[in-house]
Amino acid sequence: MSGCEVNFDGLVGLTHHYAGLSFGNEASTQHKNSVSNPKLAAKQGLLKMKALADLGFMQGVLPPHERPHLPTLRQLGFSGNDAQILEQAARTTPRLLSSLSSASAMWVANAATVSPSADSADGRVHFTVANLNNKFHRAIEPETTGLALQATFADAQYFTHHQALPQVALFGDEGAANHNRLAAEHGGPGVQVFVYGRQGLNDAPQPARYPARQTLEASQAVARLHKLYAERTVFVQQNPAVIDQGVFHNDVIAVSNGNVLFHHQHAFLNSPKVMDELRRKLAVLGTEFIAIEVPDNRVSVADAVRTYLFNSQLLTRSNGKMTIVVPEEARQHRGVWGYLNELVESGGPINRIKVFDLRESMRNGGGPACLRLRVALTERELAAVNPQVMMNDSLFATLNEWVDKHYRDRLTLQDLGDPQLLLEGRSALDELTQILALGSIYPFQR
Ligand code: SUG
Repeated sequence: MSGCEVNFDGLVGLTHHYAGLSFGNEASTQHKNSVSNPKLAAKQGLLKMKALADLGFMQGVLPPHERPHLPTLRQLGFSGNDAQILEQAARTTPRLLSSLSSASAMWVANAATVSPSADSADGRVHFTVANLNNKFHRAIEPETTGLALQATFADAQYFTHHQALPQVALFGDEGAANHNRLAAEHGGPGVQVFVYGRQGLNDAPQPARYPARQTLEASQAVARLHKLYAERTVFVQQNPAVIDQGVFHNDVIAVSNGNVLFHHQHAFLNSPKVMDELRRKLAVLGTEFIAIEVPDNRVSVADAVRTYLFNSQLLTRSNGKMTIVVPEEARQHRGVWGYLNELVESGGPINRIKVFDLRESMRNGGGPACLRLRVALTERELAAVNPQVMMNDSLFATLNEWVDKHYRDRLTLQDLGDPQLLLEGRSALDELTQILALGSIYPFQR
């Protein structure tokens, strides 16, 4: 069975703002305190989902989270009713309130690591929710993410859900953003590639300036939980030098699809050895490995970080050829756009470019690939997915109306203490759980 891939995109939340929370993510730092437009951000994301669905790619939606996160404010000692808590937090520690208001759950490439059934010894699709331990504003995501994934992939006959790894630095886990899969077909056996930035238990090179978020120990734990075959699993260290240049996740410097790995020359430590291992392990499956390596003299690491060339989506069309989905920033850059045009004219597997304006998300370091979680499924597994979350004309219209009704078009740090914003969020999310048939996944609903 050839199977299919569904891309699940995160819907941008009502409190999307620029807080400069992610040290090591240069876009986040640069745009700290800019005025955001949550309505536009949500609509830019919806347009991408709809356009890709219209092109024949299967597309689903994952919901935003409840923010500000009142349970954490209470855990941290704020007391009284919700409005009093917000007032105290806004007055005494606005930066903390901002962390607990981040709409960062939109970047669902960090929601979980997903392994398709063809790779798991028990024949099930496995999900491990990412603990996102390196950043406080993201470490509060796992609970709701887990509930959203369970509401989307509910059938225990096909889907196994694992809770996030222990919430400590040793097991820092960033989910699918540090994971790739190479396979001849989405539904067939493949090789899973875990990319880590540091080791917690052994000496290994480390970045000097910025943090490495993903550990080898976390990647190994996920591979064990997912019952992967050792001969079809590869652990690769990300080049610490590129982390220090702003490559905070591997999906900022490499992306795979099918048997293709599109990556920058400096993406990995010991790259020739890595390519060799991938080629050998795929050969055992009878699959040819295609490495498309972009040399530094064509696109520098700095330009890759600036334009998100590699934070692209590679999508296989029905004729077997691939479309590369890039952000507008890649078109605006002469060198990168020139490279892309040469790439699609080269006679290789990637022969079409699709550009999206994702500026609102990009300014926080989230490109096309950050916004999506890939799930490879067989026909039967696909039939077991919650059908209400699949993008089509009617869901697109409903979600656009929903955004128009509930979202603000301007948000700053000062707005986060407004109790009205909390209420707007709750009534929007309550309605959303009905639109997407998710049940009660939010703290305020329980
Ligand atoms: O974790 N930005 C996110 C961007 C995540 C991108 N995801 C992938 N590469 N897969 C992060 O750094 C910035 C929030 C702020 O500063 O307001 C933020 O969280």
